[in-house]
Amino acid sequence: MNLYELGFDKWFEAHAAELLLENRGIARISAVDRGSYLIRSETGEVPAAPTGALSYQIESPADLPCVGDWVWVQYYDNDTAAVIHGVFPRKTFLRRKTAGANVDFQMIAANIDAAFIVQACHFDFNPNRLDRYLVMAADGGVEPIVMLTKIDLISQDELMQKVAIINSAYKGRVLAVSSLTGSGFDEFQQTLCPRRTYCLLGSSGVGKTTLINRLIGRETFDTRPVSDTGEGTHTTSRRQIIVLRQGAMLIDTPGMRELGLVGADDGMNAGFEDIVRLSAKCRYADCSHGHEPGCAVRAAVDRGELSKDRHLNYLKLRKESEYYEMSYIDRRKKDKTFGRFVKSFKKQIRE
Ligand SMILES: Nc1nc2c(ncn2[C@@H]2O[C@H](COP(=O)(O)OP(=O)(O)OP(=O)(O)O)[C@@H](O)[C@H]2O)c(=O)[nH]1
Ligand SMILES: [Mg+2]
Ligand SMILES: [Zn+2]
Repeated sequence: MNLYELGFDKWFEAHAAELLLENRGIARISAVDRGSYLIRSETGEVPAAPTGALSYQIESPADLPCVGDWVWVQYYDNDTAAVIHGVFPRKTFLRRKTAGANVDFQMIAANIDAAFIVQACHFDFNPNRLDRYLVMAADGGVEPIVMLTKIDLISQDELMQKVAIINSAYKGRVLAVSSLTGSGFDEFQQTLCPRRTYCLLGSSGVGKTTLINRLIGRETFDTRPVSDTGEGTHTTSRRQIIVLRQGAMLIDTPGMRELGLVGADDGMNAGFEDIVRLSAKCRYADCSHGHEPGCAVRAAVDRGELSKDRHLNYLKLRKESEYYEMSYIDRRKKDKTFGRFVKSFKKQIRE
């Protein structure tokens, strides 16, 4: 497959020119499995690993190559393996917050044209969770398409009710499918365009992999029944690009139990113990350490006890967490239309 069939376009071309790269050394990350990579280019699909220098330069795990990334590489051993020298800027991305001491992100996939946000009709249907996935898509500039699966398990009336609930907050398209009966698959197929990359997002057990198997027409990838409680078992562990016959690319992802969107407070405080300690002396209990009078954090900066950079960094990260905390619906109320919201947020990312 040539690079353009794999999704390379003018946008990446411009960056290749900036980086002074020839097409020969450009490839796309086609699979990631616990730190091992496969890359794909005109040369075919081969294993690859980041160079020591690249691993060393990385400031956050989010900077490591992820599935869908464009990278520049050097082949060796007669083009049967490669080292990854660098990662192209990401046109779009899907990421989530990692739990832990520092506020950080984990990349789920990069350079995605649209994400199917998958929920199963019977056990998994949850507007709040849907909301969080919509925020995640908007965050990375990815177009969301809501998808209800397993519609063979509910009546037409129940389905209409669920679609109405979704549409009360989200005006985009809702696909309703059954991998068992094939219902809704014509529309699903028509949504998939050649040279475009799609990602399936959703809880474990909602039927993401089954969707792909049905599209391919055979049981290529493992699926597993869900337990009676509706809890999935995390059958899919690797993230990989599956190229469909008509030329569209689809990325299956392991189900996410929770989105990893750490609460603004928990996530923030863990990385800024010094600021938390100082804030005990702020005049107001809910002081944001911005412009409030009597702020002990700002006072410490003025006295030179806390670096200005650290304070600014804190304010910046808090703004980011708050963005995540605000629900999609709240934000929709603020903006007149979803389109405007996405546009303004995309602009914000670029700035
Ligand atoms: N009744 C019904 N069952 C389905 C449908 N689609 C999938 N299933 C079943 O749901 C179970 C889970 O499907 P998977 O495709 O493994 O789910 P997944 O989303 O890939 O799960 P993870 O890989 O763990 O994230 C399997 O037993 C499937 O047979 C459907 O349309 N109708
Ligand atoms: Mg799966
Ligand atoms: Zn303060």
